Amino acid sequence: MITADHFYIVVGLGNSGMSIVRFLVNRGMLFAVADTRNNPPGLAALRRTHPHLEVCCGELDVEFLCRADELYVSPGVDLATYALQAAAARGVKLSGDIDLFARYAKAPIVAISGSNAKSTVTTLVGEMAAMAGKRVAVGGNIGMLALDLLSDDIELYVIELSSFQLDTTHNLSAEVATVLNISEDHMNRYSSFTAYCLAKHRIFQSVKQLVVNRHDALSCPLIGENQTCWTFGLSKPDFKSFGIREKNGEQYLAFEFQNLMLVRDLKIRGAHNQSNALAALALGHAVGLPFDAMLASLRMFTGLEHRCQWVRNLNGVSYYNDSKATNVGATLAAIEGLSSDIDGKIVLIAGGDSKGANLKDLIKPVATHCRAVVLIGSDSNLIYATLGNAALQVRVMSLNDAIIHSRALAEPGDVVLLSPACASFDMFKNYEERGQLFTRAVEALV
Ligand code: UMA
Ligand code: ADP
Repeated sequence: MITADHFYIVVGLGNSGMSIVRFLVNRGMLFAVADTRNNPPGLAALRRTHPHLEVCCGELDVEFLCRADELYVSPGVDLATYALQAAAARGVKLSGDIDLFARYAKAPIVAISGSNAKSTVTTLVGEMAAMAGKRVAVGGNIGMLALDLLSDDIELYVIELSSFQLDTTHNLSAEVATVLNISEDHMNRYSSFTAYCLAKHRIFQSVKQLVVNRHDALSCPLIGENQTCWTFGLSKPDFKSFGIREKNGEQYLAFEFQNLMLVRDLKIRGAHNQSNALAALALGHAVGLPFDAMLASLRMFTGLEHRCQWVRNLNGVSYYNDSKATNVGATLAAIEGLSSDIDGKIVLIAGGDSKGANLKDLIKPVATHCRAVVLIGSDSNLIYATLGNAALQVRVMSLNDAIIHSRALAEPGDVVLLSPACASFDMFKNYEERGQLFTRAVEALV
């Protein structure tokens, strides 16, 4: 617990930092604030609301940080930063908002991480719990900040967690936790892929039940004797597992030996979304949600904006906005998921900031399923060089140009897919802005 005789420093004045400030103020704790930027966006507002608060901006100062018993570090600040490491070496504890949340949450926590599908599965589990009549709070890396969710009234927390948040979490003690899948992401922040995987696995600290992806060995930690493990995957399920079973030529989402619902009754498309539905069922089942409520939510769920979202059909060509595909794994899922549903080929719009990822995994699916690739953004030359002759490639300067070229390249029956495999920050405010601009421009095509 936090105590009044300790001194805390909040590092970072973004959304997470501000939620910690509110939390500490409400509890009358002693703290100061630091941010690596000279003039962070939230500073003026903070000075207005808390004129006496000590704030240290610019390069982090070791002596300043060492005055604290504990630092609450924001996810956007790299823990490898020299001053943070120096403070840690001198005995200052490094934590974050999720650690603080876990210390104060009184209801069971469903904790969800993974390289992809976190938001989809978190939203689904939240909707399943609400449908089952639970007082549920949903947030974390999406939507509301974890600390803002804390309330004595809540019966269940469903929390999406990024690897950055897990880096500063020491004892989550979730009722059930999952790493849905692991593929390379954020390689500009981690020293190796192993380091990234280990960060994800911090979600299993003192967990009671686990949900593991049968088709992704990296999603599975060492499991203790007293922990219950449920699995999900597209193969036929067995005991304690969720999967897909065929009967009379129809495919069903199934639990153990019981068929639950027809796969074709799902509104979300693609094999990756079947996997997401099964993961949500497994997490919900682990916390005792009844199947009827969970299946009713699944039947209604149409998916989230910017995730393989159908925009329109023009002259026989369908346009999809998958702007949330900010890593290679997500783009692979989109290419494979959509290509199994269409007669034609895919014209892929990709590019942006690849965050140091290995792009080679794109070569084969692009060669098999793509008519052409239209590249935008700071890493377009890198992707161009990596893909080589896998497909026809065009480099353009703007998203609008990419849409115009894609339209010209696509043939009836094809799909134009914005699935960048990259972060958006080199050209846009965020992936939402990139997706909105794409959708608007596509809707305006005549
Ligand atoms: N920054 C500095 N110096 C500081 C503090 C922040 O330069 O001292 C910069 C960061 O490098 C970053 C930006 O400011 O570019 C925001 O960083 P932050 O830590 O203040 O971010 P928050 O506003 O608190 O938002 C964070 C998550 N952002 C990051 O992890 C970068 C949000 O996820 C998350 O929704 C929010 O906490 C609430 O939990 C965003 C994200 O991109 C959507 N997440 C990544 C992902 O999903 O892949 C991890
Ligand atoms: P996250 O919160 O982990 O980024 P989202 O649900 O927002 O996850 O989806 C991010 C991207 O990953 C989208 O492009 C989406 O189409 C893709 N995606 C969704 N489910 C999967 C999956 N099971 N495997 C790979 N990619 C997926």
